[in-house]
Amino acid sequence: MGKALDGVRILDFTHVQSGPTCTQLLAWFGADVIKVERAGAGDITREQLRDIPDADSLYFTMLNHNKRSVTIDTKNPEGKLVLEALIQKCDVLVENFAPGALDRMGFTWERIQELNPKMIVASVKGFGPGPYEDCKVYENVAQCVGGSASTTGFDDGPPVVTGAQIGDSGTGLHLALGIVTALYQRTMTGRGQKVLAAMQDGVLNLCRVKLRDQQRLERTGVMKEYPQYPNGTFGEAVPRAGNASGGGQPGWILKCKGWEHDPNAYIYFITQAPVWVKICNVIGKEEWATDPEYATPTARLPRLKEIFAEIERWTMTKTKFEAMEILNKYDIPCGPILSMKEIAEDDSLRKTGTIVEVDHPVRGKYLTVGNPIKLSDSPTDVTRSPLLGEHTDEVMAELGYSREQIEALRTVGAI
Ligand code: CAO
Repeated sequence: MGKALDGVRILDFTHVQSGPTCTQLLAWFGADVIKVERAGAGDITREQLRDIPDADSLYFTMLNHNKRSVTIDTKNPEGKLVLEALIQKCDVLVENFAPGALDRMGFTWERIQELNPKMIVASVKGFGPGPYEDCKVYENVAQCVGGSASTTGFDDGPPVVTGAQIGDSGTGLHLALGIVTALYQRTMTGRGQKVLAAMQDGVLNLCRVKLRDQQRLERTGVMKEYPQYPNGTFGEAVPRAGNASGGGQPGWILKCKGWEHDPNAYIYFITQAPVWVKICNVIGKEEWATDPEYATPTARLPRLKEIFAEIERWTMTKTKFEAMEILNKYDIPCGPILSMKEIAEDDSLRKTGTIVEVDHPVRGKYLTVGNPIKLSDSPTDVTRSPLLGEHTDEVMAELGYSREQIEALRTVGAI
C-alpha cells in the first residue's frame, strides 16, 4: 500500500527534539526525509543521555526513525553546493536552528527561492517576531513563556513544568500541520512559502483554556471549578489548579489501594453530572443523589473537596485497575495513573503500533513510541534511525554525483 506523502522530499535540517519530531511524523506518513548533519558530530542528541557507549542514544533514535542521514559541512563552499543541489530537489526544508543561523550559512529565504521557488521553508523558533525573537529556547523555557508553568502545580507551591514535551514535540506537531497545509496550498498556487511555528505560540495554543479562564476571572473575580473556591483566594491571574479539571466536569486524582508504597496507585476520577446518581450508588452514598445540597452540579461546586474525599474512601479499597473496571461499567469517566513501566508493558498499545519494538544494528532492540496518528490508507511502519552519514553516498548518487566526485568532496571535508 502507498503512503500519504509518497513522493514528498524533505530536506531535514533539524536537530534536538522539536524539529526532529516534525520530520519523523512526515517520514511516517511516507515522505522521503533526508537529514543533513555535520560529519563527525551529527545531531548533538546522538551522544546525549547515552545509555550504551558509542551507540546512538535513545534520545536520538526515538526521534529520527524512517529518515536517511547525509553528512554535509554547509559552511564549506563545496558543501554549500551540495546543499544547493538538495534544495533544488526537495519540496520542504525544515529547520530549527537558533534564529539567524540559516541566514548566516548563506541560505536566506530569498536565496532559497532563487534556487527553488516551490520550496517550503519551515522553522521552529522559540519566539515569534518581537522582543525575544533572537533568543534560543529549550523545552522548559517554552513551557514557562507559553503560560503552562504558571498554571501547573498546586496553589501553595511554585510553578511546575510538565513531563509532556509540549514545547518541543508539541511545536513539532504544529509545524508538521503547517507543512502539509503549505504543501496543499502549493498544489493550487505552485509557490512555496515560509511556515513558522514558535514554541511560545505552540504552548499557548495548548494552554488556550487558561486564557479563557483568565478572562472569566477578570469578569467574575472567582472560578467555582477551581480548588481555590470557596475557601481560598483568587488573585489577578489564573492560579495553579492542582489536579482539578478546571472544565465543566470536576475531577481530581484519588488514592487507590497500595498508594502507601506505589507512587502511581492513583486514579483520575471525574464527577460527570449525567452519571452522578451512579457515582452515589457505587460509593455507597445513595442519599446524595436526591439531597439538594449534592444533587446538582452547582450545589456540588463548593463541596468538591468533601465529595472527592468521600469518593477516595471508596477508591482506596480498590486497586486502580479494579476501580477502572467497576467505574467503566457505569460509564463513569476515570483513568488510572499509568507509570511508564506499565505503558511499556501494555499489550494493547503494542497491538496498535503506538508502542513499537525496533532493532538497531549498534544498540540492539529498544522500545519507541510509534505514530500516534493512524491513517487507514497510509499505515506506518517504524524503521530504525539512520547511522550518521549512512546514506551520504546514496543521496549524492541520486543528486548525480559520480563516485570520484563523492570521494573528492569527502577529501576536502565538504561531506
Ligand atoms: N554544517 C555546518 N554547520 C552547521 C551544520 C552543518 N551541517 N549544521 C548546523 N551548523 C551550524 C549552524 O550553522 C550554527 O552555526 P552559527 O551559530 O555559526 O550560525 C551552529 O551549527 C549551531 O546552531 P544552533 O545555534 O542552532 O545550535 P545550538 O546548539 O547553539 O542551539 C538550540 C540549540 C536548540 C537552543 C537552538 O538551535 C534554537 O534555539 N533553536 C530554535 C528553537 C528550538 O528548536 N528549540 C528546541 C530545542 S529542543 O528541540
